[in-house]
Amino acid sequence: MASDISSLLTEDRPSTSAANRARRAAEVASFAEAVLDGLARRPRSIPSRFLYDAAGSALFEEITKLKEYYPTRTETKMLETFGAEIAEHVGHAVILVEFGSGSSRKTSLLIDGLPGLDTYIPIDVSEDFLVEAAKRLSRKHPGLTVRPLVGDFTRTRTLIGAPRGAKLGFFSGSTIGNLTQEEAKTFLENAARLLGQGSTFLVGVDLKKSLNVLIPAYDDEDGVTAAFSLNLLSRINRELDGDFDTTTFAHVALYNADKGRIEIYLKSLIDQKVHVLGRSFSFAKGEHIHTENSHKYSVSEFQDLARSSGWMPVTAWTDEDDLFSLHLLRLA
Ligand code: SAH
Ligand code: AVI
Repeated sequence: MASDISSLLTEDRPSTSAANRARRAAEVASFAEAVLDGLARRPRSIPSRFLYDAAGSALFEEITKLKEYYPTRTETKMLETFGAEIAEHVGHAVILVEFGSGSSRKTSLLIDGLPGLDTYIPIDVSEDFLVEAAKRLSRKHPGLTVRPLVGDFTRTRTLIGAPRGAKLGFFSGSTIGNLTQEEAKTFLENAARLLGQGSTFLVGVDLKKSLNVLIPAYDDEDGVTAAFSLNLLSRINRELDGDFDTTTFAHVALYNADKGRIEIYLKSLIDQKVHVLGRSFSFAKGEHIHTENSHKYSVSEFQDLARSSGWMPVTAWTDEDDLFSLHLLRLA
């Protein structure tokens, strides 16, 4: 088949310039609603998907290269080491659907081992980054049809333009950990409906581990993770006429042992008043905004979650240092 990257698709319609404008306006409106609601409530919080505008995606790419941030290099090595075994289980797949595809760099390793693949559907909320990654991937795999889908993967209910055939889902990087356990269960149930009978799902999940390893991964020496978090405030300034002074907020990462997760906050360093879209918000010194969770699981905890969401665990691989796990799930 000839190389093919379709124009960007939304869930319910192909892209036209009017549809693109409408989609971008809807995204700004949903960001505005989340920020105004999130800053008004206590505790203050903004959903983590808004960390990923073009600048946020570029900063996440920098995070993946940090010495402290073990997940990306560990999962990459696992895909290389276990690729042949994974392919034995999922070799019948015709369509690969990736949730939160980001740079799609790890995906290439998976695609290399699956010659029967016909179509790749990367889903991501970060539009410009998604389009560039899809173009790069299409050039690398000229036989593959690439159909990027922009949107929130927790709300994706149809895969327009997908051909018939067995589907393999891929959710890498432990992005599932950015959902609460309740959200993760709902996500897995929806993914089961989206992918359908006979499908398989490969999910990368970060493991529980020593805080000496975990905390620096979310609070690195060079401050790249801090810049990634603070970009949320810069994004508010850019898109929502905000006046946050990012030098008066600090990135804080801590481990909540009861909930088995890293929690990330932006803490105000002074008493101050901030404006967003004409509304005013007061921060006392030390008051914070909760911007992200990153849940860590044991292998059996994640398998229990998968079972409770209708997926059957087939195999779980871990690396030699027990840092990260790859789960293969199947729908009966
Ligand atoms: N899978 C890649 C990227 C992980 S970063 C990797 O392992 O390196 C998380 C990615 O998920 C980002 O590209 C971000 O834009 C995307 N993302 C986060 N929340 C999302 C949501 N609710 N819907 C769609 N994409 C989302
Ligand atoms: C994308 N996600 C899995 C990352 C994580 O590890 O939770 C996001 C991240 N936030 C700060 N560092 C990395």
